[in-house]
Amino acid sequence: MNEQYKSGFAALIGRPNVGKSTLMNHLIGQKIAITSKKPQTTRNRIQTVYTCEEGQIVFLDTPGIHKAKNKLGEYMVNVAERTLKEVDVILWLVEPTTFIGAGERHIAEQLEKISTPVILIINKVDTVKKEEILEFIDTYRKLYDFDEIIPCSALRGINTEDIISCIFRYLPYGPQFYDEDTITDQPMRQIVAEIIREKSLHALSEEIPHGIAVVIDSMKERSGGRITDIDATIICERDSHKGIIIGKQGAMLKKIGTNARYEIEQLLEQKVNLKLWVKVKKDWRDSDFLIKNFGYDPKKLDE
Ligand SMILES: Nc1nc2c(ncn2[C@@H]2O[C@H](COP(=O)(O)OP(=O)(O)OP(=O)(O)O)[C@@H](O)[C@H]2O)c(=O)[nH]1
Ligand SMILES: [Mg+2]
Repeated sequence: MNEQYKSGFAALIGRPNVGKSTLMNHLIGQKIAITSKKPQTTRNRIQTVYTCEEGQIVFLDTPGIHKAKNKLGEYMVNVAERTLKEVDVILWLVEPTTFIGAGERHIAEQLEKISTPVILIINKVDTVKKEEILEFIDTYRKLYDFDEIIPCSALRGINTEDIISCIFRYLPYGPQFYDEDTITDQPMRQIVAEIIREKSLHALSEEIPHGIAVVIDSMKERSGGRITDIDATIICERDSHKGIIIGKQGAMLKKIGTNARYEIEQLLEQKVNLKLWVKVKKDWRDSDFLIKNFGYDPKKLDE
C-alpha cells in the first residue's frame, strides 16, 4: 500500500438548510446536489468524490435531520442518522448563532453514541460580524467535545480549503477507491430529476414544494447525438397544487421547464427537448409504496 495516500468517507450532517449541499458542491467544484432556501431540500444520500495528490475523500451529503412529520421525513432522517456510523469523519454544519435549539441537542445526542471524529463547521459566517465568531465557537464548544471547529462560508468560499486539509488529518492511509474522473455515484437520470425538482422549489412558494417528487418517464438521445428528448412528471399532493404548478395558461410550468432545460443542457453538453407533465398522487409522502416508487427506497440503504 502507498503509505502516502489517504482515502475515506466524510459525511455532511446537520439540520435542514444549514448549507450542507452548498458546501459539498463547493468542495468538489461542481454542482451535483441541488440547493434551495427551503428546508428539507436534500432527500437522499448523495455521494461525491474529491481527488487530489494527497488522497481521495468520498463525501456523503445527507438530508437535514429534523422532526419527521410523515413517512418521507422518517426516511430522510433515517438516511442521515445511519450515515453517521459508516464514515471516517463527520462534518457537522451549523448556523452562526449563540442559540442552541432542540435540533442541535438531538444531533449531539446521536454523536455521543459513536466514536467517529466530528469537525464542527460554523457556516454562513459571511452573514455575521467577525468579532461574533469567537462567541459562537464558545457556545458550540459547550455542546459537544469537537475534534475541530472551523468557521466558513460555503457560499463565498471563505475558509473552505482548511476543511479539506482538516479532513485529511482524520482519514486513514488507503487505496484510491474511484478513478480520478469520477465525481458522483448519482445516475444522470437522477441528477436531471433533481434539477427539475430544484427549479420547482425555486419557482413555487411555501408548502407546495415539500410535496413534490419528480420522475423521469423517458430520456433518449436522438440518433446523431446532438439532442436529447426528456419526458418528466412532477408529482404533487393536491389538485389545487397541480393548478398552481401549471399556472395561468401554463406559465409556471413553462418557467420551471425553461430554467431546468437550460441547466440540463449545460450538464449534458447538448440540446434538450424537455416535456413536463403534472400528476396528483394524494398524500404520497405517507405511502410506503409511493415513496419507494419515487426513488426513496429504504432497502437501498442496505446496499
Ligand atoms: N449567506 C450564506 N448562505 C448560504 C451559505 N451556505 C449556504 N447558504 C444558503 O442556505 C440555503 C440552504 O442551503 P443548502 O445547501 O440547500 O442547505 P442544506 O443543509 O443542504 O439543506 P437540506 O438539504 O434541506 O438539509 C441556500 O439558500 C444557500 O444558498 C453561506 O455560507 N452563506
Ligand atoms: Mg441539502
